[in-house]
Amino acid sequence: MQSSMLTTIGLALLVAAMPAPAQPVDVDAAFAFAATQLAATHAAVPSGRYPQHTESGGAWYVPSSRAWTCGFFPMSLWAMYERTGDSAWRTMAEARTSPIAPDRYKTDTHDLGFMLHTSFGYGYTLTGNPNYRSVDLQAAASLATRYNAKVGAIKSWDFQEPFPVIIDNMMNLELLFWSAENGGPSSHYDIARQHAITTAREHVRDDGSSYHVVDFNPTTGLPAARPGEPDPYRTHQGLGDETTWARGQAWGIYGFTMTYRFTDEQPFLDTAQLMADWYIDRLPADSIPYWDFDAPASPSTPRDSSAAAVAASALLELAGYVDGDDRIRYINAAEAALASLAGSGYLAAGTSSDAILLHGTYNYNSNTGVDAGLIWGDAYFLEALLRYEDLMASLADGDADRDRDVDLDDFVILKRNFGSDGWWTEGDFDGNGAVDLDDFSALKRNFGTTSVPEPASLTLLALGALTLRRRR
Ligand SMILES: [Ca+2]
Ligand SMILES: [Ca+2]
Repeated sequence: MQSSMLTTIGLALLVAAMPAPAQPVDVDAAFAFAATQLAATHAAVPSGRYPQHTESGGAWYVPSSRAWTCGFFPMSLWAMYERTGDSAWRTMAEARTSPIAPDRYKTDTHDLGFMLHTSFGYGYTLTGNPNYRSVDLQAAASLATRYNAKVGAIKSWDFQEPFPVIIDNMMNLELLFWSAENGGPSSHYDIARQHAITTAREHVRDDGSSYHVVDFNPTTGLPAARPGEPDPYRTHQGLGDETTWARGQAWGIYGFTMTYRFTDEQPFLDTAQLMADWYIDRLPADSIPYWDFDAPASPSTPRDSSAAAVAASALLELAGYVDGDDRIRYINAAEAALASLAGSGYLAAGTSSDAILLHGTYNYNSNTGVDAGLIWGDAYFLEALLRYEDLMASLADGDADRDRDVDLDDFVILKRNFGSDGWWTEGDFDGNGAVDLDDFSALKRNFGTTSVPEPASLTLLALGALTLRRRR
C-alpha cells in the first residue's frame, strides 16, 4: 500500500518534472491549427470568392477572384496538400484554383504571379497537371506585356500614372523566371532579370532599406516625379517617403533571394543579404516588425505579422545560398519569427479570427485590414514552416549550429549542455529532449564532415569525451 503510494507520488513528481517542449517552433501544432482554419474557410466561403483580410469580429472579407489576393487561399491549400499528401486538400485546392483561370489574360496588373503562380503554378509543381502549366504560361505572357524596355521594368499599377514601380513587383518575377524554364519564351528571363536590376538600383537604398514606390518617365526611362509629387522616390503604404514599409522590405528580401535562385548572379545575392541584414538588425524583441520600421515602437503601434512570415520564408531560402555565420544568422532569425508567429501572441487559436495569424497590417494609410488576419500572411507562414521542416530534416546529426559542418563548434555546444534538457541547437539530435550520450555518439560519428578539417580537434574531442564520461 505504502509502496504503491510512493510509486504514485514518484510518478506524479516525474510528470511534474517533465520539461515543456523544448523545440522553439511546434510545427505540427501550427499545421493542425491551420488545417482547422482552412477547412472552415473552405466550407464557409462561396466558390469564386476569396478570403483577403479579416474585418472587425474576425470574419474574412471575401472579394472575387479579380482581387490581387485571390491566389493565397489556394496557395495555403496546396501547402496543406504538399505536407500531408491527403487528396482532400488537393480537391479543395483544385476547387479554389480553377475559378482564377480567367485572370490569366489580365494585362492591367502586375500581380499575376501573386494570383496565378501561387495557385496554378504551385498546383502544377505538385500535380504535373498540364492544363495548370498552360494557364500559368499565359499569365506570364500577360505580365510580360507590361514591360517597358526603356525603364527596364514592369509597370506595377495602372493607377498613379504614368509608370509606378513598387518593390512588391519583385515577387511576380518568379512567374516569368519559371515560364522561361517551362516552355515560355526566354525573353521572360531577360525581363525578370532586368526588372530586378532596376529595382536593386532604384528601390534599395545604400544601407539596405527600401523605397516602396519609384515613378518613372516611360519615354525617357528615367526616374521622374509624377504630377503632384515632389519626388519619384516615395511611399504608398508606408509611413513616409523616406521610411521603410515593413512588408516592402520583406518582399524585397524574398524577391532578390528568389532572383538569385534563377540567375546565380552574385549581385542579387548581395542585395538580398543587404536587405535581410538591415531587416534583422531592426526587429523588435519578438521578431515581428511594426507595420513600418519608422513607426513608433510602442504597444499600440500595429505590427505586420505577414511581413514577418514573408521574411521568414525568404530567410530560410537565403540561408541555403550562404555559409557559416551568415547561414546561422538567417536560420536563427527565421526561427525566432516562426516561434513568435506559432505562439499564443500571433496564432489565432482561441480567438474569433477566421485567419491563421493575427496582427497583420494590410494598409495602415487607408485603414484597411489594420491589426487583422491577412491571407498572404497565412500562406507564407505555411510556406516558411514547410521550408523550416525541410531544413531541419536536411541537417546531419551533430550539426548543432546548423552551418552544414559537424565540427568543434558543435561539440562545444553539446558539451555546454550535456546532461541538460534541450533540443537540436543545444545538442539533442535524436529529439528525446535531453542532451545525452546518444547525441554525443551521433556527433562523434559525423565529426569531421567539415569542409576544413582541423587535425587538433579530434584530440580535443577525445579529451572532451573523457570529461563527459566523468560527469556521468
Ligand atoms: Ca555545425
Ligand atoms: Ca537526445
